[in-house]
Amino acid sequence: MTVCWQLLRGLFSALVACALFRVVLMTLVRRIAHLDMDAFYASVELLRYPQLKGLPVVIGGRWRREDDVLARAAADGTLASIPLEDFPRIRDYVGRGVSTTATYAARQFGVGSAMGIMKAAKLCPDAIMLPVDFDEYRKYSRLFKSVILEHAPLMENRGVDEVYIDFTEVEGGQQEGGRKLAEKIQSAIFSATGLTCSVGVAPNKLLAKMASEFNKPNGISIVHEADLESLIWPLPCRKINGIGPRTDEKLKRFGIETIRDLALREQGWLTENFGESYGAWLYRAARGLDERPVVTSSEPVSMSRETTFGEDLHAVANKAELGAIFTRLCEQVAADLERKGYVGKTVGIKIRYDNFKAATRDHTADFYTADAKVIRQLAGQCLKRVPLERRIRLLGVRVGSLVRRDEVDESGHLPGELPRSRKKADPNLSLFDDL
Ligand code: DCP
Ligand code: MG
Repeated sequence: MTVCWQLLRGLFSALVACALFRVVLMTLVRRIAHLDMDAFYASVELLRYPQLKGLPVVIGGRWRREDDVLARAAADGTLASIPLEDFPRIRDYVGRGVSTTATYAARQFGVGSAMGIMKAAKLCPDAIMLPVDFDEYRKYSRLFKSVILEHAPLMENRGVDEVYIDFTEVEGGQQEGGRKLAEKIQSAIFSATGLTCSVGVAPNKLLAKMASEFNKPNGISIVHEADLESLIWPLPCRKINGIGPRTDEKLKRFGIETIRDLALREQGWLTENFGESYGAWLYRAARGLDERPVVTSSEPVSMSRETTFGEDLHAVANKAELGAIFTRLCEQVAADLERKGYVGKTVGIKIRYDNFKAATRDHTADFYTADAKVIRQLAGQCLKRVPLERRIRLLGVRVGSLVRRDEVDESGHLPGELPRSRKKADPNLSLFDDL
């Protein structure tokens, strides 16, 4: 009897605890952070060239002869001791190209992202200019994101240098509106990478994205629902992520400059002039309303397809069959990339021979692609580099170094990325022709 009574009591306490927990969860205020690295590419460069700290530095342009000085020094492993006068200056730059970013010291002269180098050179001729090194930026991107995940599990990737983080249920995520947790993450990132970032914490992504810009660099801004009129409404409409230059122009033609101006318009007027769904979105955005969840997605590193043959095939005797299978694998990987919205620049193959030994080869192009023909051509180049005397039991094709499709331009390059040599793949090249 006593045992039964005790069991009942235990069950009752568990139920009460559960209910209390739910109440606590329900009363938690939604806190979403947007974290954006400060002058990201430039700051990563400054890690290896600390002598440039505090100086105007612009990242971008084509690979030039002056960079060879840095490349030679790199070979000696003495980057930090390269004297300042050895660094190329923007005034000596000849050619086209754009600045991807600039240090805050350079920004004081008006130099910014996506600005023609010629214009930047006029604004700040003494600025030091460095070429882009995407591999290095991606390395630090992975690093700072992994630090965040140690503190908060719900993180959404928004590109190389920014993420959204759901603070709502994370320890410390509600303290001082999220400031405590933001500070903790900021300092953990700094310890791990030496890089600073800025964080905005707000009731949703839309406001958090704006907030992260309020105190750049190395700042934290907290926005509550009640701050809408004082902090958000005075801002120009363009600060809303989703209002591009063309919409902004149109809004201005109607005399709508600030978010407050936008908020004063009726929903009917907005949908009439901007379409049913965009108009409705504008109406809500001006009121700081946004329910989009923080979507966690683990970014794939590569995508591959492989097949084991019914019976082992030989590169010469079964040339046509192998060629067809190879093409199909490439088409399948291309379709996977297309469906998931990725492009890649490293194409690799895997072969398993009849003795179960395997061989892999890969090739990194200087552009990103998801095109089946291009993948097939690059994979074909890899195939030429493996021994093909033995019979083959398995063939695989892999595309790696993935980035999201919307991150690259039409020629398959990231913003500001300019290839040193742009060899176009020839999709008409016949595979197995050299066998
Ligand atoms: N970038 C680029 N081309 C652009 C804009 C940016 O290549 N038109 C690259 C360089 C930046 C990085 O993306 O370092 C991140 O972009 P941000 O807009 O976050 O700019 P920064 O991090 O450089 O500066 P901020 O401190 O303002 O965030
Ligand atoms: Mg940034």
